[in-house]
Amino acid sequence: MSQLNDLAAVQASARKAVAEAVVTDIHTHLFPPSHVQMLLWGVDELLTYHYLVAELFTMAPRGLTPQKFFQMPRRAQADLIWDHVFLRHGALSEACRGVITTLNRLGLDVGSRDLGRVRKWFDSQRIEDYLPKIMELAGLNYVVMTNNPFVAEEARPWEQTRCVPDCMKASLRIDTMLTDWKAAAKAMSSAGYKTKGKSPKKAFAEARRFLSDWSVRIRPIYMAASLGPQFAWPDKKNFGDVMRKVILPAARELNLPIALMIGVRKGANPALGDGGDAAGEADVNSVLNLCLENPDVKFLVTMLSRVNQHELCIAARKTGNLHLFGCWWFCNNPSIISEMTRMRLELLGANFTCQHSDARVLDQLVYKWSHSRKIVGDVLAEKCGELFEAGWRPTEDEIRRDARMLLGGAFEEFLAK
Ligand code: HDL
Ligand code: ZN
Repeated sequence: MSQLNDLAAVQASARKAVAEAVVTDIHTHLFPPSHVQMLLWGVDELLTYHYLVAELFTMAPRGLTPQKFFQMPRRAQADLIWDHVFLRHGALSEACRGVITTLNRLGLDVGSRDLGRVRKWFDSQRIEDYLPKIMELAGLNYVVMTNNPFVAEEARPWEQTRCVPDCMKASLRIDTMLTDWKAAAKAMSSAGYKTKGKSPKKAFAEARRFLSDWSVRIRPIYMAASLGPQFAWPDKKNFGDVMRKVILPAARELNLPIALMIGVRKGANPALGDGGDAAGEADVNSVLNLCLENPDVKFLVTMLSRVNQHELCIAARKTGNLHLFGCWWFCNNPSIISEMTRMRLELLGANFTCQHSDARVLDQLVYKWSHSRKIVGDVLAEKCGELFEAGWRPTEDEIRRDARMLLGGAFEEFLAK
């Protein structure tokens, strides 16, 4: 492929490469159709996304309490959010714009604001056809799920069948082991593992066996945990013991990376349920300490506080076993995605995963990737343009290669190295 010799052509090529790249979505909360009730999709699930529930309670009349809201049927909840957040106030938040983008990209007349008609269309969809339709519309080859063996409702279907479409890969969610060992030991014990005896050594060995058995059952591509702003390493307390004697040895034995999502203040307002979590600045040095102390283990890391992002990019330059991913949760907004992607390109080149969707509702894949592709495409065009002006002459293939790196290629290289 010949070199591009024109600034506008380079920039257009970068935008096109990102717009057309196949994306690997490395962190979602989606489930296979076999987990019937747990695979969420459709307009009422889109409207009752916990981001929008939280926004409702920033503007709802005081008489509408979260308690009353959560006792309502899903459709009534969706009606309230549509009325208060979309119709009575400007639907200007990213979560609002996302619903509108998705409905529009599905070819529905969202401008008419006829929720009844939109619902009728969804009622006529079949998940068997809808799942591949959404994957194609979002341009994804596969998504990584969040599979938590400590949530009975999630674990049960895995113990029965394992019919998972190729476009869905598993991850093994282990927060409970790290943040509530007692609850984890109890859950493993009721599953037949001797984790409640006297000897911690025996309990930790059984916990490693539990992880190994689940690794065989769901074939995860990484283990994952979200941690609070207080995460510290080295750590002398319980957390340190479980990390040193269960998680790290299991990562080596099973050859699984550890994904850490750091900085969530769980249950800041418990009344809001999943929407009640907040963010806090965490300690990046602890991330680097953990990676440098365990060079034979791979770490995938994203942090929730915008304040942590620059230092985290610097940490990722110091070691080859730390891979940054995503603009997580409250960072998943155009202004911050743009800032983080620019910063990461400037400090890491294309060696990071620029985004994940964190989708909880299948249809969200459409807007989360449509919005992010636009922003990442603009930033990559800017950076390729600056490189061109410095005298470099990239080919279209090279630009396509770099776009794919940002959207899953670097992740797969990291897994393979
Ligand atoms: O812990 C996590 O995986 C977070 O992504 C939470 O699920 C959070 O509620 C979320 O959905 N963020 O987008
Ligand atoms: Zn998540």
